[in-house]
Amino acid sequence: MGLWLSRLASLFGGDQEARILVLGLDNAGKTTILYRLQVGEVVSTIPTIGFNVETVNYKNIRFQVWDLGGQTSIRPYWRCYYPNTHAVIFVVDAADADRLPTAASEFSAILAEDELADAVVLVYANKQDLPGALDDGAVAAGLGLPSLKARDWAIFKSSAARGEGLFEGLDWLAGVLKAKRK
Ligand code: G3D
Ligand code: MG
Repeated sequence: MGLWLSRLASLFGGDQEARILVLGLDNAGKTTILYRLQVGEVVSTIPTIGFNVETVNYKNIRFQVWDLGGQTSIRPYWRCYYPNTHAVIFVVDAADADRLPTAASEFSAILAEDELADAVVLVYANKQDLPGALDDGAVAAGLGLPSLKARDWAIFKSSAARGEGLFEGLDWLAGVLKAKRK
């Protein structure tokens, strides 16, 4: 599991609940990543119409996952999940260049949410095992990451299918969250 989870947990002592949102288009690999992290039991719920949320808790850290894109009518409900969000993990299918612009517009919409203004952003350029997958630089450019202002962000290449690259990203995340607390 690496050091990341114990490092993360040690950051959020006491009563403070910390939320980490794992977001991206459908098929990006979010659910696969959630299981790969082996944090605990993943519980799937449908709190409102047509909107499935997967949750896994570890101590007082709550990971929540849902698919972006699709119906705009359900978006207002997403706001219930924004308070106390310390990080957004944005997952991109790097082998699906055709949908990168759609992922980019969803990404910028999420970053525009006031309640997520302080959230650290970790991006996975996922599915690196597939031929023709865009590398981290190309995915970063497609998402407009280099022009992000006043935001801690990083991008990591990953293959959730092979379990590669995930913990490197989370170790970075734990380090940044720790530095922010000082
Ligand atoms: P989502 O939760 O973002 O919608 P999933 O995505 O985790 O359900 O993954 C969608 C499909 O992509 C799944 O395939 C999953 O196995 C696959 N996938 C996830 N990550 C990777 C990866 O790194 N490499 C490859 N090659 N495939 C990946 P199925 O066929 O089960 O629908
Ligand atoms: Mg899923």
